[in-house]
Parts: sequence; C-alpha cells; structure tokens
Amino acid sequence: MNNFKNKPFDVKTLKGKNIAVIGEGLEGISSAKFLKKAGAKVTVLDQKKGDGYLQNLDGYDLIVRSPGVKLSKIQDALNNKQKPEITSQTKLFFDLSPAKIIGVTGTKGKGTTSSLIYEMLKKEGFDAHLGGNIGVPPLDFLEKLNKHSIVILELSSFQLMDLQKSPNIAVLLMVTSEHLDYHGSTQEYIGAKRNILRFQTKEDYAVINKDYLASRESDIQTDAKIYYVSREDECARGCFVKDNAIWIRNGDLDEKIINTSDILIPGEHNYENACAASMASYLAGVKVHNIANVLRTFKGLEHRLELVATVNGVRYYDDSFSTTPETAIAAIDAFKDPEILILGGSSKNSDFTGLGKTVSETSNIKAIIGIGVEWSKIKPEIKNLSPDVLIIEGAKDMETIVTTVSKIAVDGDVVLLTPACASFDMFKNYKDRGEQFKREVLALKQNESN
Ligand code: UMA
Repeated sequence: MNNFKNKPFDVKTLKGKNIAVIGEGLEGISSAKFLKKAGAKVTVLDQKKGDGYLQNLDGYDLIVRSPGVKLSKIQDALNNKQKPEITSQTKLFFDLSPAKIIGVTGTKGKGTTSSLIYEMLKKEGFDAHLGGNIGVPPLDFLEKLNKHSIVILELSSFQLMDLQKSPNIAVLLMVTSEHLDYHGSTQEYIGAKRNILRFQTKEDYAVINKDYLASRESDIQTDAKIYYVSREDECARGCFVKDNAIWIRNGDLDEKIINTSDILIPGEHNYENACAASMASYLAGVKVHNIANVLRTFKGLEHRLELVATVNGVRYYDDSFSTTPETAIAAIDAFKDPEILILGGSSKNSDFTGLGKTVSETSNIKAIIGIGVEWSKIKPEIKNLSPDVLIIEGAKDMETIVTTVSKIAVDGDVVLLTPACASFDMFKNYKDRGEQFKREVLALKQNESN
C-alpha cells in the first residue's frame, strides 16, 4: 500500500519519495519546484520529450498530473491500476493549505469573478491570495499562508475532475458545455464542474447561478448552505438583479449593493459575475460598501472588454481574449452606444452564423473593420445589413486598424476589438494583439493631450 491514500498528509510525507510530474508547463514546473523543495526525487515527463514518455510509470510513488493531461491517458499507461496514486497540484494544495479556500468555476466568467472576489477581500483587509486556472499555481504561495488567509482559486474542469475535496465557499457560475475534445461528453464535463461542491459539508457555502439548468440542478450534490444568484429572478436567499440594482437577500434582510449602471465592467452578462462575487465575498465577511466600491472601480481583466482609454469622447475596448463568436456576441450586446467593431483573425473552425445574425440585427453598429483570413467567412454570414454601416477591409497591421478607426469615430462611439477569432495570422497570440491595440490607442491619447 502506498501511504498517500486516505489523506490528510502533511508535506513531510513527500520527503524521499520518487515522484513523476507529468506536463512541463506552468503547473508542472511549479509542482516540480515545490516537491523538490519538500525533499522528493522528482522526474518531469512531457510529450515534448518523445512518444514513450509515459512508459514505466509504475515505479513511482506518486504521479502529479498537469491539468492539460487527460487522467485516462495516465491511467491507461499504468499496468498496476492501484498504484501509484495520481494527484495534481490542485489536489496537493487542497491537502496542504492552512487557509480557507473560495473556489470559482463555470464555463464563462470564472476569471472575472475570481478577480472581483480577490479585490473585494483585499478591500476588506483580508490576507487574500488569487491563483489556479487564472495562471498562478497555488503551491507557489503556500508558504505565505496561515489559517487567517483566504485563497481564491479559479478552477477549470481539468483541475476539478479528480478533486476529492471541495472549497469552503464554492461558486458555480454558468455551466453549459465546453472542452468536449478533452472530456468526451457533456455529462463528464458537468460532473467535473460539480466536484467544486460535491465534497462540501454543512459548514460550507455554495453560491450557485440558478439561471442555467446544469448549474441550478447541481444543488442536490452539496451539503453546504446554498445561496443562489440570478439576473433573471429574485432568489429566496442569495444575490440577484432587481429594479436595475444588485441586491443581497439573507434571512429577512434585503440589502441593496449597487445600481447596475454604476458597475464599471460593461455588459449584462457581467451582472451574473458581479452577483456571484458579491455573494461569495459577503459570505466571507466583506461589508456591502466595500463590495460596491470594487464593483464601481474594477476595470476587468486584461484583454476582456477592458476599457483602454477614452480619446476625444470615444471609448476604446480591448476584448482580444474574445476568440469565439459567442464572446464577440456578448461584447456587441454589452453596449447601446454606436459601435465600431474590429472583427476577424485566424481560424478556429468556428461557425459564424450566430455572429452574422447578431451583427445584422444590432442597430447600433455603425462600422466594421474586417481583418484576417476569417473575415471572408464572417462577412457572408452578415445578411441584410443596413447600407449605412460602413465596412472597411484590407488593414494589415494594428497601426492601420487604429488609425482607420480614429478617422471615423466620433464623440460617444464605442470601439470594440472583439475579433471572434484566433490571432495567429497577424499577431503572435491574443495577448500580442491586445497589447498592440492598447499601444496604438494610447498613442492616440497622447496626441489628444498634446
Ligand atoms: N503535455 C503532455 N501530455 C499531454 C498534454 C500536455 O506532456 O497529454 C505537456 C505539454 O507538452 C506542455 C505541458 O504539458 O509542455 C502543458 O501543461 P498544461 O496543458 O497542463 O498547461 P500549463 O502550462 O501547466 O497551464 C495549466 C492550465 N492549462 C490547461 O488547463 C490546458 C492553465 O490554464 C492554467 O492557467 C495553469 O495550468 C495554472 O493553473 C489555461 C487554460 O487554457 C489558461 N485553461 C483552460 C480554460 O481556461 O479553458 C481549462
């Protein structure tokens, strides 16, 4: 029997153990560093090093899986199915953290919601730490934690799928369907997401978005106290949108948090994230005025409907993270002011029918700058477009794109870089595309003030 079964274990049990870390990415590198420091003998295995990289796994005491590596791939490579145990950075962190954990998952919105909770907790003065799928492996900051700390973890289905512990406060946002190439079925994907609340106790809290069936129906999986969030209906207990404001209802008390018009991050879809973050932070002990303060000032995550600058009354938004038609539709729907869209990029084999329909039916679009190879696929899906909408094609770089936009934009317009596509035909990646956009917009701003 290996002594990693039936936790809890402390970090000392890792000393001298022969451990394989699979996947040499952000998490794998962090796990290896942590385990070496704990005195383990660590081997990092990666498909980059060759095809047979998963041979001979049986000899290890423990295997640490990176999120991008399918669990079944490792299980299939083991001859003795009982041994060694397969864990992950996320599982190790749950075993070892002295701090309370707030976990956030959902198909969309988990990065924004986790960041909002983090800012709200900090505003209240908590020793808060943010990590997980957002890009910071939590073992990197384990040493800084004590029992008064609170860790906010953005958790993906890849990180949740084999979890056997759940956070003290679990936030389950909108769950639809995603990553089917990895999970095989929607049921497996939803099952993985539900691990965020499956192992909670009655001392814990579950914050559940009840506007989506797969989220709402997860309530029977948890023993925790449930608080619902909704932008459609009032909740008997929870956080919801009513009369253009966000409210928390707890027992007999209804508390108004903020008018929705005062929330800085744009888009009604963000009301759901605002509600979920408000509810989780409230349960963690953040006061209403601090919750409202963050909602009033949080600018959003980089490259996700991020307000770059207002130049001559024109607001420029960087939504370069929008690489699918769905995220571009959410961005287009987020504003009522005249919009100038920058659409197109490299292919992800997306279906643009829905995007074309939205563009055709949205009356406040005044111009579209079509870029990249995919523009030729988006354009034919836009049918019955008003002849007043200006279409500009052929811009080959970001400087030309932003200069072109600045010539047609007037006071009150909104410029949206929301490509609905990947970026690789014109840029290194979505970050590079967003950075270049921001640089050009800030150059316009510089000229405005000169
Ligand atoms: N690899 C193998 N075998 C495999 C698959 C991958 O050896 O079968 C190797 C690759 O060659 C590569 C390494 O594993 O060298 C990559 O590992 P990884 O894919 O687990 O990625 P990391 O760099 O460790 O980053 C991971 C998350 N990535 C994935 O889940 C795919 C990051 O989320 C996360 O920020 C990071 O850990 C810290 O927790 C990214 C993501 O795309 C942003 N997440 C998905 C999403 O948000 O939709 C779930």
